[in-house]
Amino acid sequence: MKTLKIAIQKSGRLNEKSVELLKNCGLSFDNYKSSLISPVSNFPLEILFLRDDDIPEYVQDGIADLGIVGENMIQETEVDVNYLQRLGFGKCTLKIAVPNNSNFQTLTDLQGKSIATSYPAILGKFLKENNIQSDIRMISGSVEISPGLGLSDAIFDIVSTGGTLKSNGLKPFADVMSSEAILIGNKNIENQDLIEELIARIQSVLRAKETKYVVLNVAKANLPQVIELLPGVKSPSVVPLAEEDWVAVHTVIPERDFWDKISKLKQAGAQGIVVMPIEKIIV
Ligand code: PRT
Ligand code: ZN
Repeated sequence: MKTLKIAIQKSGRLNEKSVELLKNCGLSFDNYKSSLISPVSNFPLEILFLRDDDIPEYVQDGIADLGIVGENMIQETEVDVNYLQRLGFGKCTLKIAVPNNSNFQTLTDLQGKSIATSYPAILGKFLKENNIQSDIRMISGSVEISPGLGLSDAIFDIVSTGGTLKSNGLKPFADVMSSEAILIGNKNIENQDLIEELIARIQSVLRAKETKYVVLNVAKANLPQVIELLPGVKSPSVVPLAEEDWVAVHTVIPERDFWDKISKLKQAGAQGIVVMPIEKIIV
C-alpha cells in the first residue's frame, strides 16, 4: 500500500495543534524538532514538517498528499487543492488597519494610498473587487510598524486579539477574510480509502471537542422535562438508581450552549451533574 504524506507546520502557531490533532487520531510518531520527516508507526503515513508558506504548493504539486495550513496561506498562494476539512484552530481575521489618528471613513479613502502587507494577493483581489487602486507594499514581517515609520498609510495583516494593532497605535478599518486551519488535499490523490479513514478519525476528534459528556440524577417525576432539554447522540440513556424514584441520565451536550443547558437542567430538577470531556465520537 502506498504511504500517504501529510505536511504540517514545523514550528509556529499551527504546529502544536496539528501534532495534537494527529496524535488524537491515534497516530503514533515522533515529533522531533530536528527532523523534517517522521514516519507514523501504526498507519501508512509520513509527516513532513515544513514552513507554512511552502505547504499549499507542496500539496498542489503532489510532494505531499495532504496538508494542514491556514486558509490565508491557501488563498495567498492561489493554489488549486481540495478543501477537505475545516479544523477549528488557528482562527484569525485578516484586516486592513489604519493609524488611530487617521480620518479614513470608507474604503474609497484608500484610493491612491499605500498599504503594507505580507498578503499582497489577498489584498490585491479585495481592492480590485472594490474598485480601489492602492499602492500595495510587500513586507515580509512586522507589517504593523510600517505606518509609524512613514512607510505606508495603512496595513493589511492578520489580527487575532487586536493587541498588536493597539500597541502600534493602529485601529481596525476593514475585515477582508476570516481564516482557520484547514486540511487540504492534492487534487489527484490516489489512496482514497486511506484519506477517508483519516478524515473520519479527524471528524470524530473534532465532534468530541465540541461536546461534553454529562451524567445527572433526576427524580422520575421530573424526567420528561429533563429529557426534553437533551439531544444525546441518538437519545439520552436513562439508568435506574438504587433509590427507586430516581434515575441517572447520560448524554452529550454541545459545548456552545453548555452553560445555558446546565442552568435549564437544574431548573428542571437535575441534581449531582457530572461533566466529562469526550475523547472521540464515532457515528
Ligand atoms: O515559520 P513559518 O513560516 O512556518 O510560520 P509563520 O511565522 O509564517 O506563521 P505563524 O506561525 O506566525 O502563523 C501560522 C498561521 O497561524 C497563520 O498563517 C494564520 O493562519 C494563523 N494565525 C492565527 C496567526 C495568528 N492567529 C496571529 N495572530 N498568524 C499570525 N498572527 C500574528 C499576526 O501576523 C500579527 O503579527 O499575530 C499578530 C497579531 O496578533 P494579535 O493577537 O496581537 O491580534
Ligand atoms: Zn510563514
